[in-house]
Amino acid sequence: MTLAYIGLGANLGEAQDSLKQAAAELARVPGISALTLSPFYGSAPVDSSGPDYVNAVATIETTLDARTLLAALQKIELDHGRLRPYRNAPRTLDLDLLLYGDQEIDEPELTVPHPRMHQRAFVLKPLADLAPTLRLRQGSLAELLEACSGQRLEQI
Ligand code: PH2
Ligand code: MG
Ligand code: MG
Repeated sequence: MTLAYIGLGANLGEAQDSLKQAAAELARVPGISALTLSPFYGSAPVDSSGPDYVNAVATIETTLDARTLLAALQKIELDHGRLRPYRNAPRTLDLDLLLYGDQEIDEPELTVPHPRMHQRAFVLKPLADLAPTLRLRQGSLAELLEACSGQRLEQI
């Protein structure tokens, strides 16, 4: 059984409802259990455009390997009408595999830990809500959050 962290985000449509539905769908995937969802945050787009995002993080326990879990996340994104017209385009649903146990994966389709999570308050804050003592390679969540204090983020 592996503890994994999933980042949830959306900035098109009923974003908060989409995140709630996606979390419920994720919890129903065979091989996924014990889903815990962080509070929701509104956040200004980072390296992106369009409306503000709604973001959250979920922890799960899973017997799925990382690639199978990624495929399950992508299926849920597609079911929510996710299109990929260009990099960081506004989206109806984004589900990112942030951490998969302590595994490091470096493949064309999957990099874990997520390569930009340590620079993004919209990931670090909900992650700290769920796992306050967690450390990333780049530092403690508190230190990393301090470094991105310029990013607008509010609990909703
Ligand atoms: N996701 C991105 C790019 N920028 N900005 C915010 N605030 N929230 C996101 O989820 C987000 C982003 C690429 O996945
Ligand atoms: Mg993302
Ligand atoms: Mg993504």
